[in-house]
Amino acid sequence: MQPFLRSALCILAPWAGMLAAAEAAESAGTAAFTLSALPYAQEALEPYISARTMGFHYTKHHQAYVDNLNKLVAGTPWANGSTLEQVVRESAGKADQGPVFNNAAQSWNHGFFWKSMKPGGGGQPEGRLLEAINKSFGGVEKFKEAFLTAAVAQFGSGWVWLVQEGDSLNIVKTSNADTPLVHGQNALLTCDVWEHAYYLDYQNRRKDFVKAFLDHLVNWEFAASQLK
Ligand code: MN3
Repeated sequence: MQPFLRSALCILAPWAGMLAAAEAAESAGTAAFTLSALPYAQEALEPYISARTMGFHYTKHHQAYVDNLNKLVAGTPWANGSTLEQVVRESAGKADQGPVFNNAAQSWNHGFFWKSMKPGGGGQPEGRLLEAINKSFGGVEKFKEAFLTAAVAQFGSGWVWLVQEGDSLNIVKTSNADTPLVHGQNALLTCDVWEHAYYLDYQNRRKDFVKAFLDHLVNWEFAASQLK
């Protein structure tokens, strides 16, 4: 065999193996992870998030994280019945599992983000969640201001979260795929502040997007259901 052919095959062989495994898994209907269902129609959050943004975000970005994850875990123990949450936790902080963590965490974060919103959302939290927000932030309006400030302050791509830590609620920012799931925090709500989440509708106006999220989309019942 020509040396150049041999080296080309050496480069291609691992890819070919990975792709073949992923294709085999898909064709057998055993892809380990599937795109979580969107809890509403793609146009349901208009005019605050357009159907166009939602279409790209859900069927391209979120789908790509799930597809990449399936390719990466094909042939590993993670492909045999691990939950998405297990993959996120078990790959976190492992230098050689960066791509698995990034794609697993982004798959989980997006599923959580869709549930953090609903058509006709916004308004006021109630009951135990309202009490906890009042106690931790001094009121719902103060919470919203702090959430908005954190969203604008997140440098580059990432997420803003309302989390529960022990008895108190906090707002945290994470970069890229990072998630409270691996920091001992119980997530209640999140807003995606990667540019792909808002650029078609708001261009560089991230603050307007997050304000619309808080005033018109946030699903307080979902957040309350996550309280421990
Ligand atoms: Mn996103």
